[in-house]
Amino acid sequence: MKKAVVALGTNLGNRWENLSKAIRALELLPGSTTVVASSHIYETEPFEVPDEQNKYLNMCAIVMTELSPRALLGACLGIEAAMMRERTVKNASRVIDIDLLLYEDEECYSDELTLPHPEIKNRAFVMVPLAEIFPDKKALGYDFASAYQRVDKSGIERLG
Ligand code: PH2
Ligand code: MG
Ligand code: MG
Repeated sequence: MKKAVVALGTNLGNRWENLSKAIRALELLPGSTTVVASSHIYETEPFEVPDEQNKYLNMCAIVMTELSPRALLGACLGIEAAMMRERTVKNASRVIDIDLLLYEDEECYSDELTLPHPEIKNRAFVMVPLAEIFPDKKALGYDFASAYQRVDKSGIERLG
């Protein structure tokens, strides 16, 4: 079994339901995939988006799986498609976004997949929930402590 970390985000429709549907869908993936830990849910101001948008709900989760990084990424994109995510412009509003942040301590730089996810250290909406499940700010060996200190954490509110 391998350990991976995913980030989830939604700002369209019933955002709470979208997150719970996505978590249930992750649990149903092949490769004995299970969600073994998850952060609280945070309401966050839209960050670097092209238009006026609703606030997001964001969270992070740890997944155990026998799927490869590419298979897990493909499965996440499959869940997004099944939940009717539409892809228009970059960073458009969405019913669900499931990003593969980390997979063990693997590094990967290809067109389809970059590991660790290249935006982790710019995004408070990722690092704040991530720090909840990795309080020492080392996630599967990935040290985000100094980025966490630096980033603007206003506009990130912990909910349920
Ligand atoms: N996702 C983005 C761009 N901006 N802002 C917030 N608050 N939450 C997100 O999940 C988010 C974003 C691109 O994936
Ligand atoms: Mg994505
Ligand atoms: Mg994303």
